Amino acid sequence: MTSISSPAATQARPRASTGIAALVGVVSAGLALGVAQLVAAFVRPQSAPVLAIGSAFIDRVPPWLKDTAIRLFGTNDKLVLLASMALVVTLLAALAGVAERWRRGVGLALVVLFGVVAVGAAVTRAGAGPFDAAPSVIGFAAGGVALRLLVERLRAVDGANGSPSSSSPTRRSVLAATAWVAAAAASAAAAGRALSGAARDAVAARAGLRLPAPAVPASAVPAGVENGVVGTTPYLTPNADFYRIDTALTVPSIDPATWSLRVHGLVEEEVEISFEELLALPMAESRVTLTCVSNEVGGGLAGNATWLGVPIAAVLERARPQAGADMVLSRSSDGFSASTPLSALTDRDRGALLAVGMNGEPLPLEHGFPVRMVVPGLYGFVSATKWVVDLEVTRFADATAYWTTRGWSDQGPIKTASRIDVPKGFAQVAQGTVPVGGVAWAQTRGISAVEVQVDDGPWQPATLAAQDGLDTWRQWSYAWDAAAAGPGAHTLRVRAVDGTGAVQVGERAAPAPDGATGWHSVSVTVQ
Ligand SMILES: Nc1nc2c(c(=O)[nH]1)N[C@H]1C(S)=C(S)[C@@H](COP(=O)(O)O)O[C@H]1N2
Ligand SMILES: [Mo]
Repeated sequence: MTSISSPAATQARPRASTGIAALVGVVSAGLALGVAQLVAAFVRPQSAPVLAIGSAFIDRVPPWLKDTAIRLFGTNDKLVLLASMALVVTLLAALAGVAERWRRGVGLALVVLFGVVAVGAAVTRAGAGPFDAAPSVIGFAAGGVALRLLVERLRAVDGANGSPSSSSPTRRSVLAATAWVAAAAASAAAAGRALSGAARDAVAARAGLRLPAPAVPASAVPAGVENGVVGTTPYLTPNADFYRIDTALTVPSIDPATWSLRVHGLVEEEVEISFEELLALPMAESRVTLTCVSNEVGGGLAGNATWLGVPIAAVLERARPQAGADMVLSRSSDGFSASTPLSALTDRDRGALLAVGMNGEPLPLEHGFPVRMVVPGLYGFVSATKWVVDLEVTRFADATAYWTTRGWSDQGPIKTASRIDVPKGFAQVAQGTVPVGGVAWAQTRGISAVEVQVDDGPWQPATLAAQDGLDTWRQWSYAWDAAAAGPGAHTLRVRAVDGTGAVQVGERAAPAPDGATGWHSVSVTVQ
């Protein structure tokens, strides 16, 4: 059988196929990025590959190049970066398409390579976790599959050269399939953008937010709040290390421009406050150790930060709670609620805050941006509502909070607790003096003593580091004479005494319904 094509057409065919292969590459890359954008809307906006690679790039740009870019492009430098990235991505994607048609797997290898770079960038961003890999992994997998299938069709067209049959695809059908993929890519990207638009706004608003200076600043951290034992939890917990507990599958993204707090219920006057109005009120600053009721004995669900915010008492004074009210049910934008005794919020001395700042920064999104509650002395589940939008003044008899309907208490004063940070459990320690150190907390009451027990020996006083305030944890240390104890396994146990003289409860109790009790112990081996 002879070819029905003219020589010119035969020549045109591979060239046309090369063009289509390049187009297929670009469209497949579009699908990869579109799908990734959609997945990122559920993970976090920063995990989208273009954003992640762009941010990673900015982090690694040498200062001279950054300065030159800013000098040349001013505040458009990010736009120029994104446009340059778009150009580079388009060229590489076209190359991947052509390469895949040239040899099976070569284009795919390029896709995998880009995917690996994107994953690397996403998981090394500040605050990233393993889930930040998901958008790139899923996106590039989709892009790779599209590339492979479309190029195979194209190959079939070229293979059918000169022997057209009704079953083999035509260039037209490949182009049609490519158009469908392009439409899918655009839809995924649009959906992703729609879903994460609020997230972008929140991230941008947070970045642009300047916190007001406190009318009542926190006192300076006293010298000597650290116990000097290497390995003890830092006195102030950096935001990035602060424990995070909430019911939010994706972090709520609230643009402060749209935020408001409604105060209603048993009040003389309903109050609604915008973020701008809140920021204009006199701010107080204080250090408070937050604790989760789910913290097990010896657990790490506690953190100490400097909070900046408006006294909740000031807001409630405007609304004027009615006689008979004894609880405030605070609600978040994502459906969480907490029941806090009204008195804990109206008592100015308690220092409950509608916090907007954490350790000198606007609240991180994960910790309640733009506004959360911080109430000294109460476990988070009954007080520390993040993304708070609503305060209902009510009665314990009339309303029930999120966790209370799930078997937890409706009240949650923090129980006195102490923890051994050093040495770690099952550590091997040398004979001689072994430094033992940790933290103890009894928010609102303070810590007056910490005692350490070795095996079944007598309780010995530990050395207390300086007390900052009654609402923060306190470090302690103990120089253990391990030589006297002798080689072998030993148990170190700790207990605290609060500011009222009450000894920490030794009887073991599980966290539910209102907080664990028991003395923390670690087993170590003296060599
Ligand atoms: N909106 C909202 N706020 C919340 C929660 C939540 O699930 N949703 N969890 C609470 C609990 S149980 C605790 S211990 C603290 C934890 O605050 P953090 O994540 O900033 O450490 O937030 C509280 N505020
Ligand atoms: Mo909690």
